Amino acid sequence: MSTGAAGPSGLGAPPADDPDGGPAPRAGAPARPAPAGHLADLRRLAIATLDANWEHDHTVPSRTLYPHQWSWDSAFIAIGLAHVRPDRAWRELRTLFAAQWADGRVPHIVFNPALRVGSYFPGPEFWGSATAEGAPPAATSGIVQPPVHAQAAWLVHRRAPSEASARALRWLYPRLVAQQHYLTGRRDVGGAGLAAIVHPWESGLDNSPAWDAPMAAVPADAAVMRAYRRHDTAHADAAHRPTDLDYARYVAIVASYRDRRYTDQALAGWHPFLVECPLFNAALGAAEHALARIAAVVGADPGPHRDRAARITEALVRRLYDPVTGTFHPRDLRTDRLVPARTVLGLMPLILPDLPGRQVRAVLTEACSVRFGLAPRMPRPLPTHDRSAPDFEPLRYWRGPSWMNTNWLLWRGLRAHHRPDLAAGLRESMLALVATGGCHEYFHPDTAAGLGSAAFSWTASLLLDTLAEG
Ligand code: 2M8
Repeated sequence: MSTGAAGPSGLGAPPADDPDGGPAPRAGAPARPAPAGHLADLRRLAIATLDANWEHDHTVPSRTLYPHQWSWDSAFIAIGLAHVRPDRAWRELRTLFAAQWADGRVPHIVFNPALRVGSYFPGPEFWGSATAEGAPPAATSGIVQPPVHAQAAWLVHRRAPSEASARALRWLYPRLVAQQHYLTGRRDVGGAGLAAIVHPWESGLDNSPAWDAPMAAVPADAAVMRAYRRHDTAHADAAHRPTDLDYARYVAIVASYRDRRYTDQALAGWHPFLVECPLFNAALGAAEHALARIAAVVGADPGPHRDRAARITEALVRRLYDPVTGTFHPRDLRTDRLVPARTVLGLMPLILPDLPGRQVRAVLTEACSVRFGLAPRMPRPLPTHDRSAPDFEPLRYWRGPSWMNTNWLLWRGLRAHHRPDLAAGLRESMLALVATGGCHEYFHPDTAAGLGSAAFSWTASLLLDTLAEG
């Protein structure tokens, strides 16, 4: 079945990539709760999207734009699959972790060998993982993505605990621990207990304005891209994607890392991009909280996980919180300065249950400001960048559009910090977003017109979770 570009029947979804499609909300008009019949339609659309993207042992984010397996996508996908196809949820995580490297890194892409050369750029031939020490037999990338997998595994288990799910947790637990060891060990470039990311792709928010300053220091020329054929712009509007100059730098950073066979030794001495990201490190801390729960199920000691969680939260607050702006910012390790951009990344530490009250209040103030628009009754979910910033771009990927995963993380954070009023408003706006735009990859932050891939897996899976946990 094709889910195509259309949204659920009768919900008036605009055509794919039409930035002017869909009804614009009146300024400040709250999202209205969708009628029950529409919610059932939405659920069917989400299941059909996930089924159509299932590929023998994993789910592709999108058949067109991202035809392989992606790391944090699989975690988000498993969370939704747990509601409808729990066996597949575990399969998704097992397939990903079967491609874990000997050093514990979980690659951000696991390539499907059955696909033709050129079905994605940069493909397996560019990454050359086979020549790196400790890489698995499967061709993979050599970088990682935010470690949201322990939280996903815990949520999948919690949805339907059984002997089978406990067995799955027993298999995953040492692998999740190895992933944490890799990130807090080899990737602790700053020496303060946080993980550094070595590529904007590791953040998951590829072209966020948060990376503009550190990226400006990466030597590259847009002409580099003449040597390669971009795959993404054949399937999505180039104005909604990163630029050629961004891509030239993405490729230069991968080449730097690949040419040293993805070693993390003395990274500070040679690698051009090294940043401590608030979302990535909040996920790292949340993973320790999830591991503490998983440890209790598999017969391990939860204590060390709780201790590590507390240390990560403390380091995150100390290194990435700016009392002047009242929000979190990435730290560029090449300059040892906080990046000034105020993006949605700065709100993500709210997912930490042990975030101190002062930072909780500050993040809520930032989220509820005109920059992001969180409110108990709100027309649309949060954008990915400060609406009032001069470089806010409502159509371009992670530079403004609304995405389901960042809103879902915030929604969970609001519930963890006992703000049911704000969580309910955000939830209604997320449901209205997909009811208007369909299971698109991202959305115009005002009109909810669908952008990017028209049948995107994590939009579908997180919608299922949002629907179920109302
Ligand atoms: C996007 O990133 C890939 C590179 O990893 C790309 O642009 O080709 C991001 O949205 C990332 O967060 C996501 O995991 C990936 C697959 O959905 O696509």
